[in-house]
Amino acid sequence: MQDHTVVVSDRELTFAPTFNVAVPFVDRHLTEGRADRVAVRTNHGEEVTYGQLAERVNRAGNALAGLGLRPGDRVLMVVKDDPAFYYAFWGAIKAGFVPVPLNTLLRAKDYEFIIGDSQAAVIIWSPEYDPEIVPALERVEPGPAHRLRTVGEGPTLEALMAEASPELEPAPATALDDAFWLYSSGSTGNPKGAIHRHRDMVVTSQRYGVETLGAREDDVFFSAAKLFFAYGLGNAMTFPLWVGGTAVLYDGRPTPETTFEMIGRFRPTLYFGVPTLYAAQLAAFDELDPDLGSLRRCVSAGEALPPEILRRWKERTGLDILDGIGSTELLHIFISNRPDDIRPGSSGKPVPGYTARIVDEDGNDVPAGEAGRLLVHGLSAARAYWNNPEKTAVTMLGDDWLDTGDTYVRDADGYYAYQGRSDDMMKVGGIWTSPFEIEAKLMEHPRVLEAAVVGREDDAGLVKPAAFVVLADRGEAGEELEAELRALCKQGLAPYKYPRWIEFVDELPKTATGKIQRFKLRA
Ligand code: 3UK
Repeated sequence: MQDHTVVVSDRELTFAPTFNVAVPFVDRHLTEGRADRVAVRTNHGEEVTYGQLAERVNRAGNALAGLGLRPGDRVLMVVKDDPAFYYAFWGAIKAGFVPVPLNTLLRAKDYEFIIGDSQAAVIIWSPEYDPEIVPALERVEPGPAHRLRTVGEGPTLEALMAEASPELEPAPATALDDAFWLYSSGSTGNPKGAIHRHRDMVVTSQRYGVETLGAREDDVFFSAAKLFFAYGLGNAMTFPLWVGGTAVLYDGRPTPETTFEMIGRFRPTLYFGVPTLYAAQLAAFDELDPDLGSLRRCVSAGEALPPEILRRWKERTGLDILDGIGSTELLHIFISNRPDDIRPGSSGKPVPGYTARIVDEDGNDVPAGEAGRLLVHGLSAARAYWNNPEKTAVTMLGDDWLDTGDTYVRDADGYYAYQGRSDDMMKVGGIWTSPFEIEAKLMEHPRVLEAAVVGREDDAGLVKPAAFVVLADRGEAGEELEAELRALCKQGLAPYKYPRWIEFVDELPKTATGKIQRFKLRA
């Protein structure tokens, strides 16, 4: 078998002994005659062909190598949905470095932590994120040796690429070598870097993208979920590049207006959203009267899709929504409904190549109909968390088995249904949100003594943060203080994290050891 190739069969994926994953995703298209086909389109009207993509990936890889990086050095990316994301990500991998895309909605304090934790040699960011990145970089000691904006002021990736060679030999690697990391939020609030290998994107693209979703070369992919999120990374980059299709990128905030506008203008065939956005799109449907005629399939992930949203979407559009559960640690969807087999209110059945177990506290399989912890085996599983042996030991169970931290139940027909998180984390708009972080922010207010945050369903059945606040002086409770607390959170936290409800209470339910009993507040 030749270098960097992969042979796909129903049973297994066979990787060449020398395997750099940038080759099958980027370079392969030149030898398969796709050089002039459009790989990416943007909302600014930019188009990048597969030929241009391969050349720019080489330039980006050479630009990074030219900085004097060593093999395995991390390249932090705080990059909006734009072709530059592809150049930096694949260029780093092809040249033997490890890209680490980060959530672009974080705050300076979050970036400061990740910069320190990752010990990255380089950070690349879109100039839009200056207000959070520049102060973070001022505070870290010593911080990344190399600091590049994608474009704009100071040293830029664009400028280095312009001077770099368009030829690059792939760095030698194997399918099991580290390729990239994705940070996942933990319940203690500190994000953990999940280490993914060269084979992982092949596994998700083939087993979910092709074999479950049915993605093909003539598909046009549009994802409301951004590239920094494992869900968006698959939807809008690895799946299209795996099948030789076209991705459509939008670099702004996904709202019903903007997503419908993009669908009408670029006529995608596959659309990927999260339940919150589907609900908002339905609420705005009549007013916006979108043209969704190009779509052949819609996907939802990130949190459970309420059956009512699926029903209304089908009523309005004639299209189903395929709900599936994925995670940062497994990289993409591993249990999913099928285009011809949808059970509303369930996540469906395991994707080919994945095995699921539902176990009790002792690790024994529970019978159908009983809830338990969901464990999953799959060849896209992260091998470890960076620099975190404790969390690795409880999550990565060995032999490519993972503890998802979710509670699930399997029915007699083999469909898996989500029951909730095994800890207190909540999903807001499909993104992990820690109650502790919001509580800490609320407690920054001088009038607040204590706060507890839990997830609560809104009218559409979607989870949003609700805060219980104990004041130093109960007499100050009221709308004015509520507005102040909301503003404090909006300003100091990622925008989706502010509490939608604030209730003033006399005290919080606690255990003997003083741990807040959030389950009592949820009830
Ligand atoms: C929850 C779901 C019920 C579940 C993701 C698709 O969400 C993704 O990754 P994260 O690491 O979160 C993982 C956790 O989110 N979840 C995700 N999807 C569903 N719960 N139904 C669903 N359909 O708690 C899971 O453990 O942010 C989604 C593809 C790649 C991803 N990384």
